[in-house]
Amino acid sequence: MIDVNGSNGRGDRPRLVVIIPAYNEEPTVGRAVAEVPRELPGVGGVEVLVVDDGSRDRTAEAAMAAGADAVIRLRQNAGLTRAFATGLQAAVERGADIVVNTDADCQYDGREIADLIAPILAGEADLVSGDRQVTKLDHMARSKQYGNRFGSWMLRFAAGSTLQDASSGFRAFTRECALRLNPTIGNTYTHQTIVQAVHAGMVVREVPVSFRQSAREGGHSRLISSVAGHIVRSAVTIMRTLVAYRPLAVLGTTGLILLALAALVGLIPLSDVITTGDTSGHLQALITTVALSIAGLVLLLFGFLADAVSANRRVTEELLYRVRKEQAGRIEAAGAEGETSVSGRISDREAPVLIGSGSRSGPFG
Ligand SMILES: Nc1nc2c(ncn2[C@@H]2O[C@H](COP(=O)(O)OP(=O)(O)O)[C@@H](O)[C@H]2O)c(=O)[nH]1
Ligand SMILES: [Mg+2]
Repeated sequence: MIDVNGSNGRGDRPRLVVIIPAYNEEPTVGRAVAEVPRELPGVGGVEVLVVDDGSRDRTAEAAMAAGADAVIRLRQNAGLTRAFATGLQAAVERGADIVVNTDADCQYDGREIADLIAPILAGEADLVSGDRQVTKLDHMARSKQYGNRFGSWMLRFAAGSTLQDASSGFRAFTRECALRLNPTIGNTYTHQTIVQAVHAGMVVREVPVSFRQSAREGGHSRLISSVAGHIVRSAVTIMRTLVAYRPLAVLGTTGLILLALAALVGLIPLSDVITTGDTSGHLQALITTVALSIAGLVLLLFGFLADAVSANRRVTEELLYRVRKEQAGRIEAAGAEGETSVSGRISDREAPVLIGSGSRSGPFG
């Protein structure tokens, strides 16, 4: 049973923090902030936290003017993955029982946050992702739709995901899930965090959501400049993530397949030797067998090595989880006693939170 109140022990209605990573979004971030409903059934309080990722325009000021509870401003552009990680940690430090992420270009409809968090409130999920049903979207290019479906399929095939739309940015997380995620690679966190959530035993669900045209002038994506390039980058991210989390499944299985192929090809000269006693010829088959065997063995070996590294990662991640949980609880308690004053202002940060390193002087200090 998933207990959305369980982690902070308050026992009252869960608190929601909506994070909005934004990079040069002055014209649209205000609307994205204003669209977040401030009262939701079953929720004790709603806060909006914007992570301004080193914008060169007045994104932070626009967000505050529109009613954001706080803005974390990173001095340099660190990319969406690290901005998102910073937002996740800051949200739990603010006492979030549920964290929702939405985009600053208003593609997601804030009114649908209620639908997004419903499975969490019902205790049925740790991570809920908004399914944009991309094949029904006229404003999304076909190539982008195919790329999206391919990435989602890869994660279903190889990572135990059940999601139809694995790259949606409209997501809700329990506090526990937020503490378990460590997005580190790629220019977007979406694929890696699904693998991490599944790996950590989180219950992942999907609900249908609408996906509007970007409110940004020109409507172009900041993340995806070329669809082909994006597909390649996503495939690399997915492979890196899978090798990190399921090394034996990926490298070991591939190695075994190559060894089986080597054996098959090797049968050709072998059967000749057995039936006719002829040991000449078949040079190509022999070279292929040797090459496949070496490649298979190397992959198998790398699989075992990566598995040993992965065992270390499991321990490190468990430690990181405990440290982050403790740290978030401490900072939240200090905030409740008025020791840190972070609401209603823009706080500058030299660098994004490196998950686990956190902040020493307060949530945004
Ligand atoms: N922090 C950060 N956010 C970014 C960056 N690029 C895009 N974003 C934000 O990520 C969200 C999604 O970006 P967008 O360009 O709309 O990509 P889309 O998912 O292809 O529509 C928006 O809220 C952007 O402001 C970046 O470099 N850093
Ligand atoms: Mg967008």
